[in-house]
Amino acid sequence: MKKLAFLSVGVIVGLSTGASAVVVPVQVTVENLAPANSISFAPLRFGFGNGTFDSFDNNAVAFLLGFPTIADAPIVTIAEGGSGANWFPAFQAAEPNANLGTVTGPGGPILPGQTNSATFMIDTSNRFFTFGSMVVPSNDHFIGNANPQQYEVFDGSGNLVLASILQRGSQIWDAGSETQNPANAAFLVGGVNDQRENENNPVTFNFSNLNAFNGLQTAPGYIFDSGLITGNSDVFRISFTVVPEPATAGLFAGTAGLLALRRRRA
Ligand SMILES: [Ca+2]
Ligand SMILES: [Ca+2]
Ligand SMILES: [Ca+2]
Repeated sequence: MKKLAFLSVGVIVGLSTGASAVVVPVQVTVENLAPANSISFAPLRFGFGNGTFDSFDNNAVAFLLGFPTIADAPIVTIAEGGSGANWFPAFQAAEPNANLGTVTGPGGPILPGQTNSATFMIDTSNRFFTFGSMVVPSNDHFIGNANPQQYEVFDGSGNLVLASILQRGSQIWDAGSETQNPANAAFLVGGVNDQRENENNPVTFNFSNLNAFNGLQTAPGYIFDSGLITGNSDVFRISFTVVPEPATAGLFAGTAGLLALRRRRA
C-alpha cells in the first residue's frame, strides 16, 4: 500500500506539471560473475541522477568534494570501506533530487556466483546511473563509473533504455588512496581494514595488483586466487527492470469498480 501511494503521487506530479517523467518501481539486480575463490564485492552503492555528480576521474587524485582528507573523499569511502558513508551525502548535496540506494549480497558482501535484487522507486527524469562497489580482498580497489553520463538508463520520454551494465576485470580501479598491504586490507582473515597508510596516487585502472592477496584466506573462508580472472573476464553485472505491478492495476480497477457500485446504489 505504501508503494502504491508513492507511485500514485509520482504519476500525479508528472501529469500536473506536464512533464513526461514519472516515478516507477525499478528492480536493480547485482551479479558477481567472477569464478569461485576470486573476487567478491561490497554492497553496490548507486544513484539515479541528472548526470552531474562526479566523484573521480581516471588519472586524477580522488575528488575531496569538501571533505578534509583523502581518506574521507567520497569515492574513497567506497573504495576503502565499501560503505559510501561520504559518497551518498556528496551525491545528495550535488543532486538533491537524485534517487540513491544500495543492493547488498544475500549475506552482505556479494560473493563469487551470488546475485541479489532490490526494488526502488525511481523518478525517470533521473536518467543517469552512477555507481561504486569495493572489490575485495583489497585495500582500495573498486568498480565505478568515472563519467557520470556514461550510463543513460532512461530516455527523455521515461523509457528504460539500458538493460544492464557489464564490468570486466580490466575495469577495476585502484583508488590510489591506500597502499597495498594485506595487513590493512578488507575481507582477509588477519587483515585490519580500519588501518591504512596514504598512497598518494591518482585513481587508475588496476586489477593485476590484486595478486598481492593470492594464497590468503578470506573472511568467508576461501583461499583467494586473482589468477582466476583476466582483464577480459566478466566480473560484475548490474541489471535494470521496470517492475510490472499487476496487483496495483487490479487494486485500482477494484477501487473504481467499488466506487461505481456505490454510486449506482446511492
Ligand atoms: Ca569524472
Ligand atoms: Ca591502492
Ligand atoms: Ca584499510
